Amino acid sequence: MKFESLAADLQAWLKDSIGRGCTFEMMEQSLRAAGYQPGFARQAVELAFTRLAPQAAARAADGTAPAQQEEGQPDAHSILAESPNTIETSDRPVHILMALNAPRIVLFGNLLAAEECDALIEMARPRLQRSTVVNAETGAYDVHEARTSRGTYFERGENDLIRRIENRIAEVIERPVEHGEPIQVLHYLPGAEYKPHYDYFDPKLPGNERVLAMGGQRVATIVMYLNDVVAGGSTVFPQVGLDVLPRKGNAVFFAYSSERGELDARTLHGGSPVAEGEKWIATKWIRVGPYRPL
Ligand code: PD2
Ligand code: ZN
Repeated sequence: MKFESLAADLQAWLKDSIGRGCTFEMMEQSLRAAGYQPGFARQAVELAFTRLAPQAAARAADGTAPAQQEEGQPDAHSILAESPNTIETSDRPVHILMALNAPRIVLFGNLLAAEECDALIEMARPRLQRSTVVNAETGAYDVHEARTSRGTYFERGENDLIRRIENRIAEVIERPVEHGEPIQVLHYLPGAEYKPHYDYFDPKLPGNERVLAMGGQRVATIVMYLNDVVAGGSTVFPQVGLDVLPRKGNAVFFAYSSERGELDARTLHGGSPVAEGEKWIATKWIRVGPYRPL
């Protein structure tokens, strides 16, 4: 279903509610209270948030949105806008080692303990399969030469370790655990890479309709480094000339919206080929609304 196929008065109400800074949950609740079926209410709110710029939508989704934002002004409410030196989470201090404003890219130190990295790798190892990419024309998950890693994923809250890491990430980025996709663990051997790409979905392409229906647009990525790579394997941002080198326990976070609240093409990024050794990472993508697979 497309946003434009909703009744005109419903479209207007959804736009107005988002403009006033209503949260995803408030809007879903209001529609249900007004008699809409739960599934339809949720889908309508997702469609509305997906039509908006992800950053504005993300703010609205967790209730931190100001009612208005002046056009062209830097967004004071973006995720991790403040860059403290250290974020004290419930179980671990997480250090901010580098922060770039536009696009918003933050490098964390100490996000994961070495033992957590090792445990993720050992849990993933027997489950690895060739990674796929979403075909934006058909919606199918295709094997593609642009992405030559192997990987697997863990259900949200699948075990104590996954739950602990997900809770920590939620604290650091101040987004609900429910907005996160399952953690993926990826393994790159020498020569393996993920060519530059965007993690957000182009809403104009038909094949993306299904992935967008599972919690709306993605708003941010966290790439967690699980081992030290001998050579190569950096996460590159070619549009800003940034190269993040993998270091066990560190993680790079980036949000896809520009200062104007639009999808930011400067977040083009890739995993450069491993030259020597191997590379293990865990990724988490954050959605504008609660993620539920179809
Ligand atoms: O392996 C990486 O460093 C990397 C870089 C960019 C992984 C991803 N994107 C991804 O899985 O989306
Ligand atoms: Zn990516």
